[in-house]
Amino acid sequence: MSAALRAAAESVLAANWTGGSTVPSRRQYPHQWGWDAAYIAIGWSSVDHERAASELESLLRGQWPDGRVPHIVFHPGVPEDAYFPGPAFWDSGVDGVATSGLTQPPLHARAALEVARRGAGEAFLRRVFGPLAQQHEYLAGRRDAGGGGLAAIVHPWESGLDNSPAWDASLAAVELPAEGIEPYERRDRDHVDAAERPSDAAYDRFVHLARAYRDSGYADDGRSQFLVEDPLFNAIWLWSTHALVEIAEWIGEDAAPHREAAARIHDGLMTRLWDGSRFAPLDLRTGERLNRRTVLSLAPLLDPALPADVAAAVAAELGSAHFRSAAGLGVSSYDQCSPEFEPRRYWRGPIWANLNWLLSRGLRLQGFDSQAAELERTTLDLVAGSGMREYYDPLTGEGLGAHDFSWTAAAVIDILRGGD
Ligand code: 2M8
Repeated sequence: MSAALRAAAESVLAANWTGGSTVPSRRQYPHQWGWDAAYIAIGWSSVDHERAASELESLLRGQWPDGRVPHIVFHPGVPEDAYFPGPAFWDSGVDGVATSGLTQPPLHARAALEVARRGAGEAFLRRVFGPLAQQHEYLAGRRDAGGGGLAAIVHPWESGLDNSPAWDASLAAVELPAEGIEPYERRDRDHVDAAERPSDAAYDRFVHLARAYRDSGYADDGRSQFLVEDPLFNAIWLWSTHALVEIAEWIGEDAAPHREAAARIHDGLMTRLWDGSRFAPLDLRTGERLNRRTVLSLAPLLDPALPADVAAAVAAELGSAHFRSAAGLGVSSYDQCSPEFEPRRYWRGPIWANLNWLLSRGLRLQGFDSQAAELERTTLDLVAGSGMREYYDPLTGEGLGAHDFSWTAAAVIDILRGGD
């Protein structure tokens, strides 16, 4: 089974390769996405390390002078209306590369380290270390709206889990103009069933927030109507900061600032987002914890300095009926015991292979090897049974969303590689 699965995963990456980078999916997401590129580079790293390096370097070509790594780098040949919001909406970019103005979870330094280890080596690390350090400086310098050492996100799209119930309360508080918002045309339901995609009410707020941020000149002035510290974004940032320490040591750069940054992010996670039993996002506009039980809360397993009792509590939550279905198919994105659990709607219930992969890395980091191995095995079974889909129904295992999905293929390749 493994050889056939690996071959199928490689052919998905190859089919989505566009010459310098890889689209998440040909029709639904026809450009390069920020955190997808990191997963995809890790997938490519055990197939073709030159493509893996190119994946990350292509994304970094869209990096802004302020250090932010955009959540989309647009492909010039793709029509404006192939994806909404397209390049004209964002009206931004750098050196002729059109990009969005938002960012996404900064998994890139971690991906760069893995790509270097699998063959791209020191020369590659020397090229990307500066830009990656600048990406982290942007987050520390411009996004610490709460002043406690964590990066705040200014839009649900920045979380990577944009339709998560975690954001419902904060989105409901976003005020839309009395005259209504300027009309726009959704494209996300052209290729995927509308029942699996966000509601129109949520989309209006996504579009309004993105326009407001654009119209402010992408100013990180703390005035966004959505301003949240998210445990998944920050845990990934922390995991990548530890990778930057290793990269700096490898290439003979000063690792001390990155060690200090890791200590700051760890402290921020523990003092601001941990309440003694669970990690939860913090809404900086209201000061309230966003207490819905979502997969976001499990990501701090990626913190190597997590106290053992905290790690045990998070691992127990991950293995509980809130997240693992009786069918044992993986970790759901939302609490299966909640009356609002929607097994088929994007980020409001389904299982995602990239998150299973991320959490299995976290479990291994905390020494829960058998729980990690079991999660990896169920991920492979799920994909073998239902194909390389964007997400999966936790109750039935049915594949949902886009087909031939790149980060699913990447997760499969890396799980089959074994080790960490
Ligand atoms: C989804 O997000 C985009 C917006 O960025 C969309 O719905 O149009 C999310 O799953 C996000 O995490 C992912 O990076 C992107 C591409 O796979 O799709």
